[in-house]
Amino acid sequence: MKRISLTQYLVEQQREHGLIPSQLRLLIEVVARACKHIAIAVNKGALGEVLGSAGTENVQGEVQKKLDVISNEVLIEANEWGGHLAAMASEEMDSIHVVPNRYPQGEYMLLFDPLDGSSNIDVNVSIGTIFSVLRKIGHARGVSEQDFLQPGKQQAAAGYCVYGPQTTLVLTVGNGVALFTLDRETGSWVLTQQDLRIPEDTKEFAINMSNRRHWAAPVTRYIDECLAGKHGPRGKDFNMRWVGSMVADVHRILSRGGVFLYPWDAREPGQAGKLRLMYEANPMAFLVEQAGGAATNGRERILDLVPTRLHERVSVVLGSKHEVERVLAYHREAG
Ligand code: P6P
Repeated sequence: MKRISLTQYLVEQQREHGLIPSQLRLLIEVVARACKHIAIAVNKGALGEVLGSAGTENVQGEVQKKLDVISNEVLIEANEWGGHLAAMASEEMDSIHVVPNRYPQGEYMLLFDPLDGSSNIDVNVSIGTIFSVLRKIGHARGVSEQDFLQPGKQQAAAGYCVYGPQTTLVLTVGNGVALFTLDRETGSWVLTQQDLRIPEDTKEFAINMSNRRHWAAPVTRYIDECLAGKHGPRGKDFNMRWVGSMVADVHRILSRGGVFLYPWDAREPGQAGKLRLMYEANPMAFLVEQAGGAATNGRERILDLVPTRLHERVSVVLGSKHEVERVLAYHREAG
């Protein structure tokens, strides 16, 4: 495959498919550049005085790592001056960040988890940035939290960056999924794979097994059948992976298939799940569907869910289509 830059890819996607108007191209390039800065900070580790806790809590009540705060600031500062955005929302901020009046407002809204998998930062395990792009509804200046509450099927673009053995950017604008690898010698994002496809079948599942006693029956049934292996109802052995960074687990699934589950569990019965709909589940669901996979909350398609709160949580079952459909069927059978 011809190795082209992110910019050339975006220009060609616009020329051939009209999917990337100039403001969206600028947005994607600015986010990609911000991810490079985050990668540099992450890669410094202890040498950069960026490990450990920031001593603050985010809206989720979670202790923020220094790199959570740094990554959030990098994305805010990179995106507010360009005129492509009306506002931003982040896992690390209670309310939306409206583009200041000193800058022109654009027609897009950016949502992100600036550094997903923070618990892995201090132990040098892959982490990442997840982002979702929505179109601003209406053209009057001014934007509210309500404007963000759009179902995931209305996303204009979605992607993530993995800070791992390679630094990779995975992106969709609704015409398949493309993968870019950071060339550290030139500082460029280089197209290294496109039209990623998730196999419809798999022998690999990803779930935090320590929560088994808290799951609902359909999830326990599905996982126990996988564990029963070739002599059980599935007639084949399964492998398990759980990185504890959604970005890393989803990247593996986009690369070789698999099914990822973070289901509702009885530890917090009032919460639909642990993961956040707007800036974790929705962007990942868009990418997974664009790669031929499926993404549900166990009962409904994630991209159809109508959000009611900016930081609402959701159950997530995504990946190889036939496995996701089986989990759906088990939930339906349970009624
Ligand atoms: P647990 C990271 O904190 C995260 O939000 C996802 O990236 C990851 O998949 C999940 O939580 C891990 O949760 O309960 O296994 O630590």
